[in-house]
Amino acid sequence: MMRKTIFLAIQMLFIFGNVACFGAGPIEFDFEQSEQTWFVPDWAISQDDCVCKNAILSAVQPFEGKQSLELQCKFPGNKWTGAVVEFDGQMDLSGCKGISAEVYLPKEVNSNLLLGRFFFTAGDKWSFIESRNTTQLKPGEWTKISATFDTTNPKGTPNWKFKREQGNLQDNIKDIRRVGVRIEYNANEWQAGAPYEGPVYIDNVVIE
Ligand SMILES: [Ca+2]
Repeated sequence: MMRKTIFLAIQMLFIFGNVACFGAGPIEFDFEQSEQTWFVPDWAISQDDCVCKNAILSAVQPFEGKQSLELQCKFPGNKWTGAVVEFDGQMDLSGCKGISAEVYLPKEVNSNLLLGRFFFTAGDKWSFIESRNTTQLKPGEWTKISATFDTTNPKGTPNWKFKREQGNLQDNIKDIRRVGVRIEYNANEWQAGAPYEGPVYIDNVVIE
């Protein structure tokens, strides 16, 4: 019941929030009151290459305010792995220009192979739509990651990867079902880095 109430409250927020993208202000997740239904999805918990199994509110390293979202990660460093969190809530993002978030890597991360990227799950075919662009994350610093929706481009949304039969971001922009952030350790057998077990922080996710 509690979860349903929270879900309805979020839905209401985004009915209002949709208007925001047409000029009244951005949609923001600041993690000051709650996780705002950001969590590690079941599919990531069950996948070996997804190395974050839990996300919690934390007061250790806020970008702004008093709290941020802490991803509890365990990167082996010798192969590709990712830490995934998703926002669960159906949204119409038409009129919005893009998304950004602040990501903090602790200075103990001894590697320059970590990247940040956004993805969406959208439409009644649950299309998986992933940003082609990544942003390199720097240990000991907050880094802003961002992606533009580019939905007015007559050629579609070339900066996003998708399955042709499921439609691109432009086709699905009125029916976004999940918003995801993935922190990727871009290692492979030719390019390895130091292992890292510890937190990565996310704050100020903004859709505008
Ligand atoms: Ca915050």
